[in-house]
Amino acid sequence: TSPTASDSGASASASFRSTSQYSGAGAVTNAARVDALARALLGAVHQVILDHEVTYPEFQTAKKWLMDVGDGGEWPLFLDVFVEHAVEEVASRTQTGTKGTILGPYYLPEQVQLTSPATLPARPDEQGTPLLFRGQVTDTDGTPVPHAVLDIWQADEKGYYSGFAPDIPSGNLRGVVTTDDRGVFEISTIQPAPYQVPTDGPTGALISAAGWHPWRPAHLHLLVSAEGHRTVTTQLYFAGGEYLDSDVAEATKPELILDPTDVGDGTRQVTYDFVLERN
Ligand code: MBD
Ligand code: FE
Repeated sequence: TSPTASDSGASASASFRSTSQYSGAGAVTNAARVDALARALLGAVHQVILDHEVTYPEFQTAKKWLMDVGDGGEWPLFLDVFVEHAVEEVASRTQTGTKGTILGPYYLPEQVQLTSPATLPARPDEQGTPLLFRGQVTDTDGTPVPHAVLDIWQADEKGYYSGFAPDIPSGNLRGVVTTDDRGVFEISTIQPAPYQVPTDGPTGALISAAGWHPWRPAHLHLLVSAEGHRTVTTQLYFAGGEYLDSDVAEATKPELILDPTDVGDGTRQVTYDFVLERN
């Protein structure tokens, strides 16, 4: 069964409601800040209407579409695809070390805890090219960070995420991997496929009405953390993969591209080192 927009959209909404505690939702309490942001946002909307001479039918169409996004539970999907990259750009202005990128709507906390060398949970018949992903976590001086933690999640070979698609066991291709006492890790998984925004929901309807494409390049998601260090939220992509230069979520960066090599037995292997800022 293919996941529909209502599977993935509605479950991303439910997931956000239960995990937003992890990401600081509810932190905006300053009236002057709310005033400044709300005024600027509404002003930008008014300006688009005036510049493009938006008509009543267009306004009512937009109103219906906005209602559909909420009813379909697609706000987390829509906002993470089309807006989060700008918020991340602001956050990254003050971060050194490994480049960050967007979190996206499909993170789930509290996954299985593993110790390197680790194999991500997978179905007995999991499809996809085996991928051996290794590296080391250091700080910005090059000092190894012992027992750093890689919280990793990814799509399967069809581009679907466990927890947001039917018929995938919960926790599949997700894990929280602790590195060794020198920050070294080795993780066995499979190569993910590109991700397609569901085409049967309001986000997909906008994409198709505008003549855009609904794809993200294949990627691994990571939260890399260690005590005393600033957590890096990032994604790693694959050299030569489709949509690297046209990610619908505008979340690729040249520093975040893996180039795995074939080791002969059908397994691909790659090394990527992470650099954390001390806090
Ligand atoms: C994804 O898999 C993703 O990573 C983002 C950012 C948005 C939608 C789906
Ligand atoms: Fe993703």
